[in-house]
Parts: sequence; C-alpha cells; structure tokens
Amino acid sequence: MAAKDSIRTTCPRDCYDGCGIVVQRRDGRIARVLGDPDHPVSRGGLCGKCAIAYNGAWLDENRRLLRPLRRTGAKGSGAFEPVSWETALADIAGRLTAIADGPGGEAVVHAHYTGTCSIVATGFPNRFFNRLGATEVEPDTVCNNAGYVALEYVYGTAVKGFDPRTAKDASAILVWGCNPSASAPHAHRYWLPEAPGKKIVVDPVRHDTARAADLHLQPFPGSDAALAFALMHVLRREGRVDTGFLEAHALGWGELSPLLDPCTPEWGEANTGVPAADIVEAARLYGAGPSLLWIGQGLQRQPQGGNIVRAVSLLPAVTGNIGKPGAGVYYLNGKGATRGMELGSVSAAHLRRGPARSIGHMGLAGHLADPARSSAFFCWNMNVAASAPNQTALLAALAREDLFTVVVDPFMTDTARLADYVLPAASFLEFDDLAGSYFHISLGAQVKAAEPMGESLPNSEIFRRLAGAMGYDEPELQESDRAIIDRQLALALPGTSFEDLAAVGTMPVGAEAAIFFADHQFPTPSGRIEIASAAAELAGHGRLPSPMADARPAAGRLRLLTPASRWLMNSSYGNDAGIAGKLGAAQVILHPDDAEARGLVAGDQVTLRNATGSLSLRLAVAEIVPPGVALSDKSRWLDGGANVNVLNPGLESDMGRSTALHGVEVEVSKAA
Ligand SMILES: Nc1nc2c(c(=O)[nH]1)N[C@H]1C(S)=C(S)[C@@H](COP(=O)(O)OP(=O)(O)OC[C@H]3O[C@@H](n4cnc5c(=O)[nH]c(N)nc54)[C@H](O)[C@@H]3O)O[C@H]1N2
Ligand SMILES: Nc1nc2c(c(=O)[nH]1)N[C@H]1C(S)=C(S)[C@@H](COP(=O)(O)OP(=O)(O)OC[C@H]3O[C@@H](n4cnc5c(=O)[nH]c(N)nc54)[C@H](O)[C@@H]3O)O[C@H]1N2
Ligand code: SF4
Ligand SMILES: [Mo]
Repeated sequence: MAAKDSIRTTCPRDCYDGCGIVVQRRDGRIARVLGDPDHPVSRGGLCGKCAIAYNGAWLDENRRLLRPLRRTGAKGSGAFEPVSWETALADIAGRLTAIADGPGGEAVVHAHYTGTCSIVATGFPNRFFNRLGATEVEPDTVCNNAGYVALEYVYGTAVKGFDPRTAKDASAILVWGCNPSASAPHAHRYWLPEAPGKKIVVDPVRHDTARAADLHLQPFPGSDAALAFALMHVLRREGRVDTGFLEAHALGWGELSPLLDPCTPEWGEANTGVPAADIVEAARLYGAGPSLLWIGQGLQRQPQGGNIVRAVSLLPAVTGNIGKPGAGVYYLNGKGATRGMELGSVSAAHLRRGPARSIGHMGLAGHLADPARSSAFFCWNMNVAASAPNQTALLAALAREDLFTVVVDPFMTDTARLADYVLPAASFLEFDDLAGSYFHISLGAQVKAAEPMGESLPNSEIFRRLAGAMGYDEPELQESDRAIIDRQLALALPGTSFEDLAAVGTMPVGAEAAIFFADHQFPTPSGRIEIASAAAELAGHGRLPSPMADARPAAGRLRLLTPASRWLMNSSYGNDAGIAGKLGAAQVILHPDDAEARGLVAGDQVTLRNATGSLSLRLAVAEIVPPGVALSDKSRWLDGGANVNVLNPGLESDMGRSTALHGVEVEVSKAA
C-alpha cells in the first residue's frame, strides 16, 4: 500500500501574501501541492498561478534542469552538454580566478533578485560574490528603489509599514498604485473585503480591486503628486489637518502649507483627470480617520516616482495618521525591521576586501556590452532577459562570445539559453529555509518535502561548493543553512525551533497588531517626520516634494503601463503549459476612443513602436484604461522573440537609479 503523508511549507515567491502550503506525498514523492486550510492568509487556496505551476512545471522532470550544462554551440544556439558538478565548478572557478588575477573581481557582474525570497537562498550566495569583490547589479533598481529612497527622506525608513491586523481599527483604507487583485490575490479576496473601513483605490487602471472599492480615483499616470497636493488642499480647507501632531512630530508644515493654496480640487482635476468631486470625497473619507495608506509599487515606477511617493506619503503625516491603531503608511514590511531578523549577516558584507561596487539595472546592458568593464556575468534568482529594460541591447551584450556567463535557475530560461554554464537550482520544495510575507508580520517555515530533482542543488550549496573550488577558506562560506536559519529564527521568534515552526507552517510575530512609531521617534536626521528635508535638498531634489504632473504624451503617443500579470510571477511560470493556456495570446488594451482614432478593432494584431523597439500584440479594447493609456502585462517569456521590455529604454526615475518602466511611451498602429 502506498505510504501517504503531508507536510506544511510556505510559499517564498516575491508576493505580499506569503501563503501556507500543504504538500501531499506518496512514497516520499510529491503528489500534490495545495493551500494550507489552517493558514490565516491562504485559507486552503493557493493563487491560481501557483496552484497550476507548483503542480505543473515545478514537478515536471522534463521542464526542470537536472544536471549542470556546458555550452557546446554558438552563444544562444541552445546547444549544451551535461557535465558533472566537479567539472563545471572546477572550470568556472578557473575562469573566475583568472579574472580576479587579471582585471579584478569587479569585472565579474552578478544580477540576482526575486526568483526565491526565502532568506538563505536569497542571501547566502552574496557571501561568495562579496569575497570575490564582484560588481552587484543593485536588485531594487529594477523594482522599487525610488520608493525606498523617497520614504527614507520622509519617515527615515521604508520598511516599517502598518500591520495589516490593524485594519479592524481603520475607518478608511487608501490603496494607491497597487493592484492586489493581481499582485496580492488573498489580500484582495479576504483582507480588503473583511476590513470594516471604506476602500479607496487610486490607479489609472480600473482593475478588479478598483472595481470592488467604494471609490476609485483614476489619475493619468505620473500625475499622483498633483493629486496628493489637491487632497491635502481639501484636508486643510475642511479642518482635517492635525496641527498639534505636525508641531510635535514633523518638520516643514509651515513651508508646505502655502504650496497647497493653488491646489484646489478643480486644479487637481485639470492636472490629473480625476473629477474634483471625487477628490473632495476621497479627502473626506481618508480625513475622517483613523486611516491606512497602502503605497503600492506601481506609482513609483514613473520618471518622477520619488517625488510622487514623497508627496503621497505626506497624507498620514498631515492628518496625524501615524503611531496609533488603524493608522499608518505601508510600502513594505521588512523582515529585519518588523521581525527583528538581521538579514545583512546572511550576505556577510564584511567578506569584501575592497569597496562595494554596484551598478543599477538601467545600466546593465551598457555595462555588459563593454569588455573593459565586464568579463563575466552571473545571473541567479533572476531572468534578466525577460525582466530588465533595454532588451535588444541586453540580449546583444549577452551574446558576447567573450562574456563568460553562468546562470543558476531551476529552468532553462531565456537568460540561461545565452549562458556558458547553466547550473540546476533545487526548488523551494526541496530544501529548508525561512520565508515570510512583506505585508503580514509573520514568519513561515519553508520545509523540504522531497529530495532535489536530478542533480539540482539549493543556491547555498552551489555557492558553498564554488567557494571550495576557488580555494576560499573563510568559514562563513561553508556555514550550514541550518545554522543561519536557527540564528534568524531566534531573533524573530525566540524559543521557537525550526521544527516547532514547521509543525504549524507560519507563526505571527507578536500576538497583537504592531503599532509602529507609537513613540513618535523617526529614524530621520531630525528624529521627526521630514516634510521638508535637508537631506533631499543636499542630494539635488527639492527641499519639499513638488505638486507636479508629467506632461501628457505628444499627439499620437500613448503611455504604456506594464504591471503584474495575474497568471505569472514576474517571468516565472511562463514555461508552464497550463499557465500558457490561461494567458492566451499576448495583448495590449486600449480605450475605445484610442482604438477608434487609429481605425483599430478588438482582435487586430497591432504594432507598438518607439525609439527603443517594436512589438506585435493582439488588441483588446476596454474602458478599464483612460484615453491615452495602453496596458500590457509584464514578463512573458521571449521564446526567441521579445516582450514588453523591448520597448523599455531603461529610463531612470528621479531617485535611487530606479526604473521608470511605467513611463514608457509608444505609438500603436495596425500590424503590417
Ligand atoms: N516591463 C516591466 N518589467 C518589469 C516589471 C514591470 O512591472 N514591468 N517588474 C519589475 C520587477 S518589480 C521585478 S521584481 C523584476 C523581477 O524580475 P526577476 O527577478 O527576473 O523575476 P523572474 O522573472 O520571476 O525570474 C526569477 C528567476 O528565478 C528562478 N528561480 C526560482 N527559484 C529559484 C531558486 O531557488 N534558485 C534560483 N537560482 N533561481 C530560482 C525562476 O525560475 C526565474 O527564472 O522584473 C521587473 N521587470
Ligand atoms: N501575480 C503576480 N503577483 C506579483 C507579481 C507578478 O508578476 N505577478 N510581482 C511581484 C512583484 S516583484 C512586485 S514588485 C509586486 C508589484 O505589485 P504592485 O505593487 O501591485 O505593482 P505593479 O504591478 O507594478 O502596479 C500596480 C498598479 O500600479 C498602477 N500604476 C502604474 N502607474 C501608475 C501611476 O502613475 N499612478 C498610480 N496611482 N498607479 C500607477 C498600475 O496601473 C497597476 O495597476 O507584485 C508582486 N506580486
Ligand atoms: S505567489 Fe503569493 S498568492 Fe500565490 S501562493 Fe505564493 S504567496 Fe500565495
Ligand atoms: Mo518587484
């Protein structure tokens, strides 16, 4: 008779939800991956994409990489031969040693991000690259760095948001530039509907969360700072400014207030497209308080994204919505800042012998195209061919025969296809780690449910072995996963063993909702909320945020938004047959007026074009986008072609060398 059992584990994807998982096994093999019915977030159901892919491509020996592969044909030809780990690591170590002895470790560039967000698999490989002195592609520059920098100016930190448990105390929840219906499916399904307060969504797209809200404001992309100033104008006019709070805990209200004078609701309507009456209603709902502000990642992916987040983030300060139940501003809840872990130690920056060297993602293609700056490229936990800007230039750089390229991934991605060596990574179902949401303040055990498929290995083990092949003798480079897990667990949940955590799956950190900044101490230079910031001024920004809105696209052009798809996790799952069926043909959505003006009808094959590139997509027509805006999901696999990042020039936003990927403009016409 088949021996059946099940274990609990935690989803480590780059996701707000951090779901609990039950893995059913038969004879020690994984039979089925399901949502944990006892988990407070997943409540028995994974999101649609994981329910398919975790039971599809992730368990499929024909999809997974099973052995190290060495290139045999021309770059990108897809011709590889399997080799042993010993051969692969000895050869890679030899190549890296020659580079370290020649141009230096900084000529090795490594890009990594969110393939898995469990703490050892995310952090440990950095130890190796720190010891080597490699150049890091600063991960957050492709995602959310502008928002980080902006919030640090205002509050001193971007990683201590409200605790979602405090929603029960809020009279309103303002969700700004985020699409939970795609990017946080369980927050959309349970957390928002169950919260008693009014829901307001600010998004150019009328997505499912916007549709379900009490009020949806639909500003033109890049106009949110103007909208925030108009809201503050109304709050002041209606006596909702908490001057006592501002005097005690903030700097710069006196400088900001005169700037609000011209920003009437009518001015707001003219600058953002949001009806003046809706601006007034939103200010009243939010101003009644206590209120929560969820700042998503979409609104800062704009050319002036830093200024936008600074402006929007003033709403809680001006209304005193900080440091009390039902109040606060959330961008991300860091695992260190809100759970006490010391994740810096997992990466061991002290192993660096020289200065830290980094570039931003917007500069990656140019850096890799230049043999004087780059001799080798490592890509792990990331699929840059699909996710990074400047796709054509990046693919050309990756085709350099003399760029020694190593990709570590569970799957043969578009990036892996261009490598000299592809190293097979074990999946999260095949090793122990710690995982946690960046929304809910909890911690989950990622529990090994099966042996790694084929000869694949967890990230940490791959880099332990590579460090050995290099002859590095620092003990940190051989530290076990379990030692790291135990140390971090003791910081977050003292007295809890990994086995204790594994038995329940996820534990909350703290029994009650945490109220951050209840002491009104802010880690800014002044210790107060800095509405006016000398640090920002010194860095070349305004002392105060500005009530600006981006100019509308020139005649004939449309603003292209490329946010998260509900059926993909970034590019992950793009190789799953079930997911491909859900995705259908790649499409772009236009407002009916824009389609008509171009003589286009739904179902047409259209070409999106700008100075950076062109892409052919199927047209859909819907009023969910305002006129002037085109919408297409991010991160499809290229499969020899291109995705939306072929149109993305890699423009940097105003802060943090960060991406302005929602600021791309295109022309749309019928495909030839
Ligand atoms: N146009 C446009 N571009 C975007 C965005 C957008 O909104 N629009 N979003 C941007 C954002 S927010 C982000 S975060 C980036 C994300 O971009 P990436 O970080 O590149 O994310 P993925 O495309 O999912 O690639 C992650 C890879 O890691 C692999 N992986 C999974 N688990 C493991 C593991 O345990 N070990 C190893 N070694 N690999 C593993 C997966 O198979 C996958 O190939 O994309 C950015 N690009
Ligand atoms: N299903 C799924 N879930 C995911 C991901 C995924 O790829 N798929 N990716 C994960 C990752 S890496 C991240 S960073 C998060 C990101 O998830 P979110 O924080 O939701 O960010 P985005 O998907 O980029 O965009 C969210 C919204 O921002 C809006 N937006 C664009 N420009 C503007 C603007 O100028 N103003 C305003 N107000 N809104 C604007 C878009 O219309 C979109 O609806 O999701 C994570 N979760
Ligand atoms: S990706 Fe997010 S929603 Fe889907 S199972 Fe994982 S944590 Fe849950
Ligand atoms: Mo991201």
